[in-house]
Amino acid sequence: MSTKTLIAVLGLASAVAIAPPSYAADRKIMPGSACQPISETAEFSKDLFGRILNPSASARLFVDCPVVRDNTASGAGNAVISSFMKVFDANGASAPNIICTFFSEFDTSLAVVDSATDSTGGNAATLSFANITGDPNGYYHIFCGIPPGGNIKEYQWDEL
Ligand SMILES: [Ca+2]
Ligand SMILES: [Ca+2]
Repeated sequence: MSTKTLIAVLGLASAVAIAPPSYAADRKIMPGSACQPISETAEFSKDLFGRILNPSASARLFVDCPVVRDNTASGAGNAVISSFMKVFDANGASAPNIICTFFSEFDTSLAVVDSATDSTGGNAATLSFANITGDPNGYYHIFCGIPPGGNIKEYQWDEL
């Protein structure tokens, strides 16, 4: 190996070594059973598959699902770049359908930082939420209305 080649190789190696960290997304996934009914009298169940289900024949079940943060820096690095929920709507496209909203909240103010809503009538479908922004001290959660017979199996999100 010539000196020139060696210098070139070392130069490449050092360039790799000092490359800035990439902001690759790191996905977090939670079971639907992490979601909690917002009413203590609501009819609901959780099963051995980690789902939360609405066993009612007539009433919607409203639940709120925790979303942990791992980046509270200000700026572009605190956005949720994608989020999905795997859900089941027992009556398909007929109303009512499962509807969920991903909320980004401030730590104290009751004004919402950002939100994204999706709904589906698919029997086994995926809800998708658009990119949303965050506040450095704020938090995220997902609020859902589950029609009779429906369930949430899991949900996932990528925070930069
Ligand atoms: Ca439906
Ligand atoms: Ca992250």
